[in-house]
Amino acid sequence: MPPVRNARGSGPPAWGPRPAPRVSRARFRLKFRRARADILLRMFAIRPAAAAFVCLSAVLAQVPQAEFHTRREAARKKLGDAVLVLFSRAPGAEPGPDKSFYYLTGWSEPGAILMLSAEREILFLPARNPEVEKYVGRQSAAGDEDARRITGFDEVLPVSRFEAEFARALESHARILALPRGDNAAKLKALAPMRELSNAADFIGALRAKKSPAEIALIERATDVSVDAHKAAWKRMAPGLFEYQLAATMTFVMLDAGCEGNAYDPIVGSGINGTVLHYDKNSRRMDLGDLVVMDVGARCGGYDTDITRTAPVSGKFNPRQLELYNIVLGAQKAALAVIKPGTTMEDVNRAAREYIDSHGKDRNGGRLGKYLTHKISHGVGLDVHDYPTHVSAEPFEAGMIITAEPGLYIPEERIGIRIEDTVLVTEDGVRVLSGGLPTNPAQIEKLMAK
Ligand SMILES: [Mn+2]
Repeated sequence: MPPVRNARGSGPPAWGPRPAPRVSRARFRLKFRRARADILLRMFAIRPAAAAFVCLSAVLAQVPQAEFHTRREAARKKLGDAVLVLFSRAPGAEPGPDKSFYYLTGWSEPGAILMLSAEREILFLPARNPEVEKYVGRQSAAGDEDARRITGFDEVLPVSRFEAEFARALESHARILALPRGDNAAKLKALAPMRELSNAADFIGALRAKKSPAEIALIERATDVSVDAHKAAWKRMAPGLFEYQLAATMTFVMLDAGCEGNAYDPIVGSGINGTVLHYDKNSRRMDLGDLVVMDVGARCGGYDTDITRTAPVSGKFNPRQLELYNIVLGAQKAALAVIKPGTTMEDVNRAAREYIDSHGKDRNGGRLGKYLTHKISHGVGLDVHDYPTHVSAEPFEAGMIITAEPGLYIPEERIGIRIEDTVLVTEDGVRVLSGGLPTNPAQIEKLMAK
């Protein structure tokens, strides 16, 4: 078996928990008994960054309930003569309809229905099932005394009341908005065969695309943890290690930081596997001379991030790898340079593709554009492929969070390279949220040095 730990002499593995501070621990404990406020003050005085981090992560573990209410108010103002009906259920295609339900309700238990109109907001909850509760614990139901407080809704009704309330809403509303997935849309159509049933995806997408300060903070947190995860993988990287071991190291960092885990199946593709866009077997033993594509991001507090780096297993890029790597990096810089309020996904695609197609050559002297086989950007949020989608034609707005991820995949050279950052669109450009993880090849080599 290849080593499972960093083989660098003594001390804890680079990816393990950090040693506790030696000097002040006993003193902290003593002070804690005297007064909680006092200890917090002392933490600020001694380790301001650590204390701020503790406070921030405590406050922003999840989106506050009041914000879900604010989101519904924003939606209701834009509904006009439409009734919006959403169903909570198992995850589906991306961006997930269940995430749209969660976005507007903060509710993630199955079997619930949301009905929104300009005038009312109702959450319908399924009846309590003692058999199910044996397995999943207590579930809220409409008859509970605390149902309104727990859900944050003024009206919480049993699902059995949905048909009657839906019919009543249609007396004064012309249109129905719903997500056309599964059989729920068909059920609505059967209940109101003469009414216009419209796809709510664009309506909800417009709401979800621009992130609130709380959402931005959660995505920043997921990003910071993922940056640490990638750095830990770089430290551990060595020939003979298996791809899944790098995935394990990164997942450890995420769980250890209190995140839910990976936002998506980790992609750790070395050598030829780096040319497979959604490779997730992570089963190959890595060799000296391979490049490895690591597309790995965490989910923290319900929010995702999406980061890819490509690094040499040996810790050193060879000349051809470096040449191609720098072309992808140049394409990413070109992509980042065009992202600002008013530009579009297509502008980003064009900037990256033009750069790649005008730099470097393949083995036959051909242009490299044909080896860039995917789009360059998509929104990131509750779903890793969030709004705006990669095919959105809407201009970017400040507050959107998107990726910039050009790549080159050349199977005949056994080289795959992707560089992906998650970025916040600002008033005048972008802030690279994952900028703490270097893309510069010399800096990557330095961080990988044993
Ligand atoms: Mn991505």
